Amino acid sequence: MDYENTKKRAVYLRNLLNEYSRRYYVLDDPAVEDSEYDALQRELAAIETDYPDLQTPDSPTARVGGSASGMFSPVAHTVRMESLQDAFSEEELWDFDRRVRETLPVAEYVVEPKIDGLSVSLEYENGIFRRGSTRGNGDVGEDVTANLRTVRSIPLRLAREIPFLEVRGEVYMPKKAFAELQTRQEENGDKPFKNPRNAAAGSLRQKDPRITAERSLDIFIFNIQRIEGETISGHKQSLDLLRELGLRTIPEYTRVPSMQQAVECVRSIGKRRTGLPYDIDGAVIKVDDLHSRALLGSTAKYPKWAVAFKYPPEEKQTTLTDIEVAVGRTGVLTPTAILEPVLLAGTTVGRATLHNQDFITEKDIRLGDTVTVRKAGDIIPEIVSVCAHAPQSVPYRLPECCPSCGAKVVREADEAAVRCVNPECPAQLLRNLIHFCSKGGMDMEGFGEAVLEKMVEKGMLHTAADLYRLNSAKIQAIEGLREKSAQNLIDSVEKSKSAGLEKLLCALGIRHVGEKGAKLLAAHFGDIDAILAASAEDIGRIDGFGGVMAQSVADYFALPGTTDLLHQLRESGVRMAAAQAVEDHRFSGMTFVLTGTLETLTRTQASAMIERFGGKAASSVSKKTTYVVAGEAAGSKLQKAQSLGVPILTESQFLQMCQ
Ligand code: 0OX
Repeated sequence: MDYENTKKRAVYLRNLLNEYSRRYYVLDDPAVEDSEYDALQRELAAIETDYPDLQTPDSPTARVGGSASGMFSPVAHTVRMESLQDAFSEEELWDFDRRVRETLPVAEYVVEPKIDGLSVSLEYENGIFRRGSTRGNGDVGEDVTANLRTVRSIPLRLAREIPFLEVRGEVYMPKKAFAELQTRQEENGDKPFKNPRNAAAGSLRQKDPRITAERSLDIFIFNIQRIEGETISGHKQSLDLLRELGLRTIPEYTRVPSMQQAVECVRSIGKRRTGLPYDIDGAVIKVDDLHSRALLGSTAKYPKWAVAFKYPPEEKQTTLTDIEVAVGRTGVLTPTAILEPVLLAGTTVGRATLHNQDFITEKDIRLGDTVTVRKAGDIIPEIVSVCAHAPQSVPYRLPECCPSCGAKVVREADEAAVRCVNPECPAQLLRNLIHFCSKGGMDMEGFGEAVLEKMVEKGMLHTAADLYRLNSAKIQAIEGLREKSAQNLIDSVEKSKSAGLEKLLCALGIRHVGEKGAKLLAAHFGDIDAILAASAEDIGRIDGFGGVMAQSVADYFALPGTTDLLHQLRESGVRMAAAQAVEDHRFSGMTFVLTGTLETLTRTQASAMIERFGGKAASSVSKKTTYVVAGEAAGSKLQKAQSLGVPILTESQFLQMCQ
């Protein structure tokens, strides 16, 4: 095909694909099979590769473009992205109506669901999507254009060309996509997002648009912020226009002539709330007529022409079938209610925390009771009250002996918690080890709860120092762990040796010292010996350290068990000084995997060099690996790198890069 005909074909394909996309994502009415769409898209991509000048910003092939950026640049909104005033009862809706009628004797309203996501602005110039930004503080947001381009239901070109259009919408993650993402995150050992809203926010603020593209985000458009070339007089009319332009508008918007009917719409949405495929946190009532809106105006915070009705958290009744008592890292006994599973705000709830004995006593929660549950902040399930006691039930008391080791538990004065104080308690050991290996601690990949539990059961681990004495044969004694998994675990242990003081201090699980406290201690003292030599008073002088924290650190380091543990960790090669400072950022954003035996460097030294230049050393090869450094007798990791096309370096090439 000659250039002119190829150009025509590209235009034709682009138009066709954009229309198919609109049918699929906006109208929910696919026009062709996925395979046909893919074939046409591949054809267009091939043309654009051969003739880069034929590429256009609205091309359906240009959804994931550009590379990871370090920062999102600020965007000043020309029209303020206001927030909504909330109403928590129907009475407050009538108050709103009264206020509106002081200015407007007759008012028509539009009712819409309130999507629980993140507000964004989209700007179209001559019908082409140019810029997308977050709401930010309403006046200034962040430019997230590259990430928004990956959202399939955002058209890159409008169905009709108009000089300028800025719209506002809510980006959200459908419930199903969220559930799938959560499962994936759990399988990969990543911290899962708590709810679809957080997942949407996290996905939209990804530095790498390729990650956003994998997150199945969606959007509903609910407002015209600014328009040139068209005149509109009402909100419903503007939503109809947006739909016609190919934008995915807020579902089931309804115009009604009175507050009575608006309230009925709000109730109707509320009833169907849990069955919707996306989370909503309310319903919005807006004055329809745009001229009337201007008359009503805004307060410093909210428009006076709109109100958001917030639904109360959903509550359900269920049976408390059991109370499970777990022993935490510090020996605290924590009771959890086991419930007959109920569907609540989109997820199945089978457990709820009971906090401590005081909570149980105050609500008089007993085994077998019928209880009312809800999700606090729509996330964490909690027991609101007891509806009926089980027949012949008696008040519940936490056990007097530790459910793990049988030692008598104690309740310290002025503490709600009951604690097992046996230092040898296996449950505490397990919790401590889980904490030691966790991401915030020594970040030992592969050492999850299940693996550690088996190791403790088999008597392989009595303290964290035992982790550094594991070898392949020992690990393989555990069912399901073969040579490859054993090697991965050993690599994780090896890597953790260079984690540095800050991670180590956090991993030790000193009471009252979390990641922030560990950071302060490491920065102040620089190495473990200085901390061992410090008094509570010395420690208390650190800015940000309270007296209780300082005393807790001093007490911890005064224990004979601590000195012993630190001695053993040091002997195993665990770094006791602050982490390698980053010298320059030449490896920034790069991930290296070391495999085989290097000639001059130990793994710890090579990992330290990678970190010194801002890189990351990982233990397994994936598409995301930047380089594999291969030494003698490199095995499966080298093969995997070859099959994935990951560049492979020899030790001397690596050393050259470090010079
Ligand atoms: C939503 C939503 C949010 C916009 C400016 C004043 C009223 N989350 O679904 N906000 C608005 O409207 C605001 N409508 C919505 N549907």
